Amino acid sequence: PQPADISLLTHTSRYCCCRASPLVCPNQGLIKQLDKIKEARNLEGEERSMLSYARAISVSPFPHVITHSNLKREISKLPYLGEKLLSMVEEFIKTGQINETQGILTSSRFQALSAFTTIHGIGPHTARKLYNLGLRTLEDLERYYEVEPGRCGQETLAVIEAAGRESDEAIVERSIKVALALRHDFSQTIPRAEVEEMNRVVMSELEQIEQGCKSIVVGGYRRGKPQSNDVDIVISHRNWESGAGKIKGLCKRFVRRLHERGLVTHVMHLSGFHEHNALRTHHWDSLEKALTVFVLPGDGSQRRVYRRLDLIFAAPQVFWTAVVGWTGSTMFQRDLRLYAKQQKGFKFDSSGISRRHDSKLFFPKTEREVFELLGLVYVHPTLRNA
Ligand code: 8DG
Ligand code: MN
Ligand code: MN
Repeated sequence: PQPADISLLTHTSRYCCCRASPLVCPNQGLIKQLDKIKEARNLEGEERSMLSYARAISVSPFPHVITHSNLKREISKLPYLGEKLLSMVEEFIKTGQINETQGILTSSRFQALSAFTTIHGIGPHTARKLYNLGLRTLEDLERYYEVEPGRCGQETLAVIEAAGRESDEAIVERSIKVALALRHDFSQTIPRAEVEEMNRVVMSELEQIEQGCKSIVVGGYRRGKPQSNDVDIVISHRNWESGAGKIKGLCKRFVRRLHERGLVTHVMHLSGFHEHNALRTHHWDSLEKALTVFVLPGDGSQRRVYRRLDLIFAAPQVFWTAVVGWTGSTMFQRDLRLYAKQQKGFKFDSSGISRRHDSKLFFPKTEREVFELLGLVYVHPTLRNA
């Protein structure tokens, strides 16, 4: 069934937050090829070029299959498809592939860099640095960082207590070591049923230390992905008046508790404690959050897989902006921010919405209100896969 508002969305808007972007679209093959080029640009640090491919990809869920006959008439009218991109699309229609993509796929540099960046904490910049040191494989990285696969001891409690007082380098180094040691578990995707089980376990633990909290599982799960790479949960409190006070400081207290209970085994990073952030991914917002490793309780008959779990804590007043921000996709959120700024004079991020000229804050009470405030048609989460 199609979400009701879909007919109000337009596929020619410059902003992907005004378009419908389903998880699977008629032009999946084309998108896959363009995505490799985007990834190559990203790995080489060519930000602008990367973004033009990202934008081309985000307009390609064009409602129909792109063909010769609609190429000239309709496709050339889509935003972001300039001459170069159009010729690539044409090449794809003719041959079923893009020459540049084939070159990228056979490049050993591309293979090494993309393997490196599967490790949380290793961005393109670090990946290139490691490559320049002569490292080529993940086994090379294991030796370099002195980690043993499957084994990663960590003074987790000490990490929790040190939150906000660590250097950027220390945070990044620890994330990399954990992610590298547990990479065989982290490369296994998480089915929806397990995501739901994790949320249930987390919330019943939370109830033990703070009553009246609520949560929504966000990220790719909420956009309908059948398998997730990690689990992202936004947590808030049901009481509009007293909730903010209860949420403040809860992140640290709760992660400590989850660790005591054996559910959180490692902490990559706790942020939002006014420290200066290193990982680019944490520059996004100022909410308290914990990037952790979680393991479901088992009956001992089988080893449970280590999972990446992100917990985000939001006061009731910014719960829905946090939910919208963390539902993503990254591209969708990027355009939300851009639209808010360019079209409405608002500042939007996961930690709030404010009007630029007088800094007035807005506290939406529903997800639909977030869209209304920004003057946008509501986009169902499953159509935010830009
Ligand atoms: P998956 O690979 O986890 O299955 O997909 P995802 O759920 O879309 O990716 P994610 O890396 O877990 O990020 C979830 C969304 O949260 C992403 O679309 C962008 C948004 N986001 C924020 N703030 C932050 C932040 O500080 N770090 C990260 N990684 N994402 C953030 O709003
Ligand atoms: Mn996720
Ligand atoms: Mn995440």
